[in-house]
Amino acid sequence: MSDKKISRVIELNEDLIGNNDKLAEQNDQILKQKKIRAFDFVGAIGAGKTAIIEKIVERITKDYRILVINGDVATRIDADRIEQHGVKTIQINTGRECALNSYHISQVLKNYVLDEVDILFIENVGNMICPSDFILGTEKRIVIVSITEGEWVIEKHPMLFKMSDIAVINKIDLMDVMDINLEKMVNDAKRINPNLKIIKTSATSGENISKLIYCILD
Ligand SMILES: Nc1nc2c(ncn2[C@@H]2O[C@H](COP(=O)(O)OP(=O)(O)O)[C@@H](O)[C@H]2O)c(=O)[nH]1
Ligand SMILES: [Mg+2]
Repeated sequence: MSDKKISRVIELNEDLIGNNDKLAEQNDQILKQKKIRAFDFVGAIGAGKTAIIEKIVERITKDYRILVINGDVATRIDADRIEQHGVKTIQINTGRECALNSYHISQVLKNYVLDEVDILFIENVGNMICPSDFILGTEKRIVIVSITEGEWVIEKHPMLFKMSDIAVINKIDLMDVMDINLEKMVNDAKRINPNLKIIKTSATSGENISKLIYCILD
């Protein structure tokens, strides 16, 4: 038997993705009709998605009416964290699903009165693979990685960076204690998707959060 190492790619059922895309388009239209600007955040568990959304809402809640949808397999920990900033939330527990899909969002658009919402932030389930296949119908997708995930995290997940508009490299306050090549991470992101806007942040210190807000709402 050959000891040549092989990798296999198993394609997801195309109907599943096709149906998701159609529903995402409907979500986009409904959101536009309602004049709601929607943005979704994807990234691994622990990258800092909730922490960054907390910092963002803290700063803009006086200017906009915000709703946050938090996707999580089982808990409502993240929604509770966001609500401490006086922002409305909807927690979606996905159970066995490893990402939110456009059906989840369509159900929110159908079942909630959203007349008093200017901005919708969606925190996806912590995962760097599943969300690539499921767009939600938002205006922009923001992918968040942190330097504690190692400098290879971006090149290992090209699809997510191809499908995003903004890449956030978070936890830069920990640069001194991490042996990390930040320039490599930035270059990987640029190579994978030359249109990506790349922002290095610290949700802990607040560094570059204003820049990120500007980039999202631009
Ligand atoms: N040092 C540091 N810790 C952070 C930063 N952002 C998030 N954290 C911490 O990382 C952990 C995971 O953050 P969380 O927002 O829950 O990540 P999520 O799973 O992507 O939503 C928490 O303990 C945060 O306090 C950061 O910029 N710097
Ligand atoms: Mg979270």
